[in-house]
Amino acid sequence: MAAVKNAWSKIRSKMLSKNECRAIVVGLDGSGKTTIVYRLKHGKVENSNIIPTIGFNCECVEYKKMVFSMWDLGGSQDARSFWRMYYPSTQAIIFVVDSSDLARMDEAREDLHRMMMEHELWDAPLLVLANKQDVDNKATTREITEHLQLFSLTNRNWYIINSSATHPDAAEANLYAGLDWLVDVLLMPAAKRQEKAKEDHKKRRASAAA
Ligand code: G3D
Ligand code: MG
Repeated sequence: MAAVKNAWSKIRSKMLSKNECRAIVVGLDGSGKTTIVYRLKHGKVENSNIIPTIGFNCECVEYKKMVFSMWDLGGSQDARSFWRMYYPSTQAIIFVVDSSDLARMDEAREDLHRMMMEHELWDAPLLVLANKQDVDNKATTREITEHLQLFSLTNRNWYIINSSATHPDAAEANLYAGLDWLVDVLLMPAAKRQEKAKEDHKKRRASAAA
């Protein structure tokens, strides 16, 4: 009995010392969402584990002081009309782009901006992963920033970073740097977050003009 009590108190204190975040992982089909969530959960990825997502996958990913429930949503055109069912209580958005698929960048932008107008997501920080950076003829993060018109998101906390989710080297896959940003923002008080969104916007404008 004492052992059970001990184990329970350890689990409880672990849960209480962590913050929880419900995040949706969205983007067009084939951009790498399931691969990214799988890799964050299991550390490495084998292609045979990844099959096209029907409906959704949900994985719990612990990182730093945060326990993310990551809702990896199907990205086919039909599945995208169901994304809004997952918006209530969503605290963060991870938007994945296939950096080598320039032909579908307009489609990705339209979906992103449609989502940005949803009032349920008004305060959710947006992490854009410019994935498949290992592929030839990929767009850079700067080009994707322009294609997706991220500069127009003046009141939102957003950040874009490149990733190569299937890269065997975890550092090259570069998935945790994006989560670092997300955790930092999520742990800020609401007023500070808004201040940061405005400051970041000013800095980006200044560096684009330079
Ligand atoms: P989705 O969940 O967004 O639909 P998936 O995308 O995770 O199912 O990935 C679609 C395909 O892209 C998979 O290949 C996967 O291995 C590949 N992929 C994901 N991320 C990367 C990346 O960073 N670089 C490269 N080169 N490929 C990536 P298959 O062959 O199974 O279709
Ligand atoms: Mg998928």
